[in-house]
Amino acid sequence: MRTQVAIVGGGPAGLMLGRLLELRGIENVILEARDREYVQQRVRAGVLEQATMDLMDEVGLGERMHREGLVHEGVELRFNGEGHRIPLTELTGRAITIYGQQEVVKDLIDARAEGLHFNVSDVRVDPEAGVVRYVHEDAEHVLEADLIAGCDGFHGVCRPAVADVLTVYEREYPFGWMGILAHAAPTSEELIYAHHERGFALASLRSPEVSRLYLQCEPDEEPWSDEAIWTELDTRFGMSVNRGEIFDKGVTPMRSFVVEPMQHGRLYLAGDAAHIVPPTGAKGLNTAMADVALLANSIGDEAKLAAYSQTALQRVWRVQHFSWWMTSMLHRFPGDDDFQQRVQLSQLAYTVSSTAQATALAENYVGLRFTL
Ligand code: RFL
Ligand code: PHB
Repeated sequence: MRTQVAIVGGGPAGLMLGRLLELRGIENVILEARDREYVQQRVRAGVLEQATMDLMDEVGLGERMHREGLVHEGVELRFNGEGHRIPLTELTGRAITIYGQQEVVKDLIDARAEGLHFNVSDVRVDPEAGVVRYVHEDAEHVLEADLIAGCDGFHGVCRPAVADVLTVYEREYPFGWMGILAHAAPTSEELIYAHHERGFALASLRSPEVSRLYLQCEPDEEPWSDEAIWTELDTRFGMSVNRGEIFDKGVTPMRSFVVEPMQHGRLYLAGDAAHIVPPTGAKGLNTAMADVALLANSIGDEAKLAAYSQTALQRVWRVQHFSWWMTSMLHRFPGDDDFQQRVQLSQLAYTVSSTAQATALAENYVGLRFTL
């Protein structure tokens, strides 16, 4: 079998790339390891930058996002028991939208008529020849392509296939996030990022009826009991949080990770396959979208395609810095002493009181424009 672009991975990056290429008349096949149900139910990101929303509109899939998504014009930083609003839109002219990653994924899957294969296994890529071998419905397949897009996430097979030529830049954090989804009205209309001496907490939401809440925890911690989670949330936010039935619970480790270059031979890496950020800046999904928007616009333009890695990495490192900065400012690190706490609190106080510093946060949080 032959196609122009073989896309490995049907997460947000692979699906959006497939959609963009389809609209440009570029033939492509998407290979996804898991089944459709699993991919659509996987709970992850919730914050879409303006540029991601614009991309959904551009590919004709913004209708449900505009109908069901919640536009937010500010976020709150909470420390020393007090909340301080960062007015994102006033400072930048832009906003964010709360719309679950799995909703984006559903919209993209629904729009795809053919050339999307779930449940593929034993995927092997040959970056030099542009060949992808895989098993689907008990048969071995060989897919030849002009170009392979490695959109298979952090644990995929594409990055390891070019490991020899990559330089890895990495930082693991000595903590994780315990996340819950609960049938509870959000305590706050806007997101709250809370600094507390016992650790970070985040109040987010998915809808007016569903809260999404996170607590800093040990990286390998077993999820706590519901009661323990609610009590700790109350403590860290310094107020009583609306409670309800918890219907999803999980612990995510936190890391910063980048490989350079993001391309070798015919293989182009995009999204989590090439880089990971701690979720504190809400950047993972949005950066994946920025990569594939750039890649889709580069295919067919030799000079742009040759510059893909270099161009993408400029944005990737800006996002890395922002995510690391937010993480460092808001979390409790093991061994932190009172000096460290006071430095963090000073940084937070400066961020909410200086228009320059608040704007720096806001501009990065709503996201830079995509380079196309
Ligand atoms: P994904 O979503 O991991 O998708 C990769 C897909 O590839 C498939 N796959 C393979 N397919 C074929 N062959 C193989 N050998 C394969 N190996 C793997 C997988 O099944 C999967 O379907 O990567 P992608 O597309 O690059 O998207 C990246 C985003 O998912 C990720 O960056 C975000 O979820 C990160 N993230 C957040 N990002 C934001 O922008 N805003 C947020 O608010 C936000 N919050 C979060 C987050 C991630 C979190 N977790 C759980 C890591 C909150 C959390 C808790
Ligand atoms: C979420 O709603 O899942 C969410 C929001 C903001 C973040 C991370 C995750 O920084």
